[in-house]
Amino acid sequence: MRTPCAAPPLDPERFRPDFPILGRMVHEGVPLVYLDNAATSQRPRQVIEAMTDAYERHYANVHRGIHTLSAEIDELYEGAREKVRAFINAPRDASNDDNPATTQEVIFTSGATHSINLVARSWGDANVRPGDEILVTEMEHHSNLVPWYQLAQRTGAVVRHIPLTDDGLLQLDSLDRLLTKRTRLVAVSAVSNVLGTINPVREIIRRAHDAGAVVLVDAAQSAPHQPTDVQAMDCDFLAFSGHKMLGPSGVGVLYGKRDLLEAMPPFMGGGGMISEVTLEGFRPLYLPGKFEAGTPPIVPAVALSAAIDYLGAVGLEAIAAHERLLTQRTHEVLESVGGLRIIGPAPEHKAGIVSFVFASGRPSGHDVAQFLDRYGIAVRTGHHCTMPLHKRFGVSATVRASFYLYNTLAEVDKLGEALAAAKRAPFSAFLSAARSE
Ligand code: 7TS
Repeated sequence: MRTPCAAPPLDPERFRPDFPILGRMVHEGVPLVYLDNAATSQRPRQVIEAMTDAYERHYANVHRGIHTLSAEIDELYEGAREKVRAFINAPRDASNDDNPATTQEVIFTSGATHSINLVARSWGDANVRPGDEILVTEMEHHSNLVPWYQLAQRTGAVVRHIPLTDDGLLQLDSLDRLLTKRTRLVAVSAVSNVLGTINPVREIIRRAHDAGAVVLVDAAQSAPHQPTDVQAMDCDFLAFSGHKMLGPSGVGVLYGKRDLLEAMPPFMGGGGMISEVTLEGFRPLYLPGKFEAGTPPIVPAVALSAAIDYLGAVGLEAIAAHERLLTQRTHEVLESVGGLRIIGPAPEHKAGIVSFVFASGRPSGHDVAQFLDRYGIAVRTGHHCTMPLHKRFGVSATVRASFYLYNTLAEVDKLGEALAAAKRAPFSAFLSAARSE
């Protein structure tokens, strides 16, 4: 019997030449070390070329004309939808007279934020009543909090929160108490954008369904980095953004189960989403057009398709394994620097995101990020749109390093060296010198 062998480790050096921006210098000859991938990733040449090609050779508006360019761009745009469908393993639909579309459950939006707002407005306003409960977690990005607070304001519903352990894991035992007969929707991120925590979404979905609630998964930080299978997960809605997964900004995805989407009223009205308009009113179009009012993100969607091709060729399992290595090394390096507090769980529970502070509070996150920038290292500092999470851990800001397939162990070591230097530096003197340069 042959023993199964692990996939060979991914070699980031193979991919780096595809990313023109990774070759640039910052601060006169300092190579860029890009560790801000949770905010947005960089793009490979293949994605940039897909955009250029669409603009140079095929560009027209979609679903409007019968001229050659129009037919070509329709094919590219709907091809991108099919690519996304396969990427998340959404079901393929049978076309019929009522709806000729074979990919009805993938809606193009402008990003995860738009996708979540669409559900809150459309599904939420139609289904949530005073006293109903919406369950979120304490680690959510504001994009998966504020739309639910707004829904609660509009409807008189109550937003409740799944608390966190001191390690930054969800306290799942609280679900017994928090999932009630009034829980209409659970909204949870698959991966936290600060803690890096990989949440047990399948278990949450199963328990939420047992309680009769619908589940939205915020996959903004998971879809780019690990395989996504909406059918295996059995989520009702899933939201993510193109720009965090090698694609362009301006395009995102909402997946929804067809029966839910069909029952939902359109979120926005306008061209492209109607089957008929009269002086008396309108009839909405079938899925997915019903939710794509106005001119959609045409070329960004086409380029997202190229990004999915790129990710598929590398392999999401391999990317996830590579990021685990980087995270493990980051924890080791930060521990050896000393004086740092990592906010979040042990590496085995997290994706490629590591947030930390100097335990003494000095230097501040802002100063650290500015110091690291002089070493060419791009990290993010601040609350990363998770103010309740930061409050939970008693800090107002963290420094965050976040990885992707093109990051190397050597870059993690550079981060460690720069942090060791930051720890030694007479900070006020260093920064005032930097400011006066
Ligand atoms: N959900 C999560 C978990 C996110 O991390 C983000 C963006 C969003 C939703 C919103 O995505 P958007 O594309 O619609 O803006 N997160 C971050 C971040 O961590 N730093 O900058 C943006």
